[in-house]
Amino acid sequence: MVTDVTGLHEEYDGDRLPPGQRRTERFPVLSKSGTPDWNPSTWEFEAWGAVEEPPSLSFEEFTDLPSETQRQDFHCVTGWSKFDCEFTGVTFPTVADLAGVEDDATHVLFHALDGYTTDIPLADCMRREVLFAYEYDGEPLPEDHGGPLRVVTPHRYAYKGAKWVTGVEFLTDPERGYWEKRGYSDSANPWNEERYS
Ligand SMILES: Nc1nc2c(c(=O)[nH]1)N[C@H]1C(S)=C(S)[C@@H](COP(=O)(O)O)O[C@H]1N2
Ligand SMILES: [Mo]
Repeated sequence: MVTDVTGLHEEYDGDRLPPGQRRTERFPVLSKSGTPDWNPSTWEFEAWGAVEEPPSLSFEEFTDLPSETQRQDFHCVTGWSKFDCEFTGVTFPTVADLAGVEDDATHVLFHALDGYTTDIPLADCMRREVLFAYEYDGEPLPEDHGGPLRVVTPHRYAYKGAKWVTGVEFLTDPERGYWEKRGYSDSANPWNEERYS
């Protein structure tokens, strides 16, 4: 079963194609420094910081968590949008439940194998559409698109979705990630064209 979440623009009183975006049928690759290697026997997914039960999961254990498939749109801050991407993975709230998020957590910093980081307020993560995805269109997520595991954030520009994600840090104060430190918006709402800070 595929859950269609391509209507979430209505929540932002915007059109399906956010302002200043153009549609592409391609799925371009954007990476700050190429595709990192990963080793299936040592790969671990971890959550830490303001949590009660910091989990540490192998890739197999991660893919044993309850999962869902969603049809989502993907908006890159450089101006392209790709409609109808099918991602399969674990929702952010499922991971948050597993870790037991403490009451004072307010922000999340995602960590990735290439050293990339990105921050999102906790409230903006606690939605079903924020998915830790390991399949794309029914196939294992291609490595250049973040395989084995990436985050997707269809309600935010795509730099909020860390490819090659291995860690989620729950913070009690905001901290800026890789692109946020370099001038991109903290909030990144495509329907308000929040591109730069
Ligand atoms: N780990 C990591 N995640 C990342 C990036 C990166 O360089 N490293 N680039 C971001 C940017 S700027 C975008 S637009 C999307 C691109 O995803 P794609 O290559 O699958 O299109 O990934 C985001 N996540
Ligand atoms: Mo981007």
